[in-house]
Amino acid sequence: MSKHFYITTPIYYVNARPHIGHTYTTIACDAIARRQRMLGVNTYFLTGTDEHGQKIERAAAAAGKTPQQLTDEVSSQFRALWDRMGITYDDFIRTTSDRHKRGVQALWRKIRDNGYIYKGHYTGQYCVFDELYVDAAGPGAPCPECGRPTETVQEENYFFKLSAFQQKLLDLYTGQPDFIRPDTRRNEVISFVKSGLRDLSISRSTFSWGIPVPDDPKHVIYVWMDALSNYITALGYGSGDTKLYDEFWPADVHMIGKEIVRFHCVYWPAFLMAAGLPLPKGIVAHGWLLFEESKMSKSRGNIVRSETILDVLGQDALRYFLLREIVFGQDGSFSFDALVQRYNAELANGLGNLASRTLTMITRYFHGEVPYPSAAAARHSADDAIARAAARAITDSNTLFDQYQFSRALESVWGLIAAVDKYIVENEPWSLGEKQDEQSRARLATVLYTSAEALRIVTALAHAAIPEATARIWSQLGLGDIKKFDLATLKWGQLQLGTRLGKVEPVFPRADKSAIERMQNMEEQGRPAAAVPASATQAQPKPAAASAPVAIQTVAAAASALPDGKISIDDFAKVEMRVGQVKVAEKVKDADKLLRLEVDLGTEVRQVVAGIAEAYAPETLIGRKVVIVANLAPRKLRGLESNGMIVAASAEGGRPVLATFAEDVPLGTRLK
Ligand code: ME8
Repeated sequence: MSKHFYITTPIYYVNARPHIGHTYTTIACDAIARRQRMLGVNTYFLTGTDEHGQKIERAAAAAGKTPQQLTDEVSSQFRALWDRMGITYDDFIRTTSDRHKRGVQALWRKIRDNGYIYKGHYTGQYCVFDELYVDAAGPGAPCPECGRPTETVQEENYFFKLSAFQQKLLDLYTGQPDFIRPDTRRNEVISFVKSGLRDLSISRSTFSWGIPVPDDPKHVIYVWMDALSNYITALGYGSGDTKLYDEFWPADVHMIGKEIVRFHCVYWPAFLMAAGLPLPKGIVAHGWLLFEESKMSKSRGNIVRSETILDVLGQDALRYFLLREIVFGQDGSFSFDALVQRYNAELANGLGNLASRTLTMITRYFHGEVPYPSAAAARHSADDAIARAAARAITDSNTLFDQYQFSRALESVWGLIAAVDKYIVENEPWSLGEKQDEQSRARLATVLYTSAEALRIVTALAHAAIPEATARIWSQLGLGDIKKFDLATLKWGQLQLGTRLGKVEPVFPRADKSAIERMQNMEEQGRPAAAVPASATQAQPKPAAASAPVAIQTVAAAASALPDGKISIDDFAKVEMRVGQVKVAEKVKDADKLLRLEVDLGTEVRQVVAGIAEAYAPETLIGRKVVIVANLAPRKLRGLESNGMIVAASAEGGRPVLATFAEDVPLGTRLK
């Protein structure tokens, strides 16, 4: 094998257990790595955990553990999850391992010896949550990435001459346009770098959970310099054994989420340039997985665990959903409803059904042997149309996959499934199977051969995305081990006549309605307390001002505090306000101020008791659209249960005025 391919995930922080956001990146990389291997490319796939820094030190203290205990525990949770999911990583790097520490120190020395590290003394702001220096901001100013208050730090430390690389970086982005993908991220990075780069603090001395600076162990190396280096330390950089490094560096792809673009596209190439090392070929940033409209993250406590989905629907369901649902590069929402919907429609009814009916009919009508397509007499143009559709699916899905457009790549494969389904329905092999005449037998053979060959092609193309089910279908097709198949050779007509099918079994049993409820219950029961209090605002990552050299001494409050009187978006999101319509309104007996309302919320009618009788005659309210706080705990007023609250402006001493809408809004719509 002559071609090489090296792909990496971010190394995940160990301050909380994995969720499906991490799984998303890991699955995307796994799918790419599997595809490269299927194409015969010598592939190396790295993942791991990021275990140093102040954030981890604090998370450990909060959990009453030593940092090492916490990192051992959580790192093994990540690894166990990837193992359970059959993720085909070649190496799992931990930043607390000796090999990594040695490599990071070697990189530091190299950069220092090249003259890009100096000692300084500064004061500035730092966001512990993002482990990010925040320039030109006053004490307590919010972090531009996450909105949490920054902490003032003040100390002597080492600086990296980032300012020396501004032009070199800009040249890199223009000379190599696909260094950062997609373009939106590239443009953000370019404008950030153009706005000016200040030197970067790369050591801390007020805590010790990190890798000691060579020859000055009072300092530990800045956690992002430590973390980014994993991409080369895992290959043996700094160890004396550089076989893997020589073979695989530079990386083909660092796959990351969009919030860590700056670290990868500015700091990392600058460190490598300073060390005189080759740069990665590309950085690909995907969007966020949202849950209930906000970024799924451990700090918000709105995570969904992969294990829940694996337990109920299996790994292919999760992989397929994440790769198919989210337009790569953009944010996408996760919901159990959408997961089950896609599972049933596209896996159970789509691929699963195509496999089981094609293979079952071959078993029934041809004793389990792939039949001979008939001679010209029994050939129809529809057969050739399927062959052409398959050729198109091969080209399209290969191209789209190579552009990381997983969703569209899968869409093109599922387009072929839909075409074959239609073909089967129109050609009615089950009716042909009932007839014994030669013409019908010949036609049946063609229809089933065509269907089975299309199924083989679909299976090969989908394997990188859904490896488990496709491996089973492949062997049911009598083709043995799919891992041995060379994807580069895939074309129509390779299915050997007379191939003996394996045992035919369903691959995707339909999920019934209880699946959603079961998963929701599992999540409710297993929902962890947030590792860091849920205090982040929903600030989108945007280029922050260039990092200033700062010295470090923590003087501000905990990273999670919010400025006085403010609530987070998460707190606001707890209030569920919906549009309702008043169906019934009447006075409450012996209560001058109260009305009893029945309000239609689209999915249910609620009884609400409201103190608005002095402002509104009941009959004027019938049919009126109002805003209801729908998740208020029920309470009793004058013996009547009130399930929710009607929203009104209540001026001091004045009459309440109901909130309403100038335009028409469907019942049940949520206000946010
Ligand atoms: O940033 N949607 O680690 P981390 C999509 N240690 N992807 C998500 C996601 C979501 N809601 N949540 C997490 C770090 N991810 C550093 C990286 S690399 C040298 C150091 C994925 O545990 C996504 O890939 O916060 C994101 O970039 C990564 O997990 C962040 O993981």
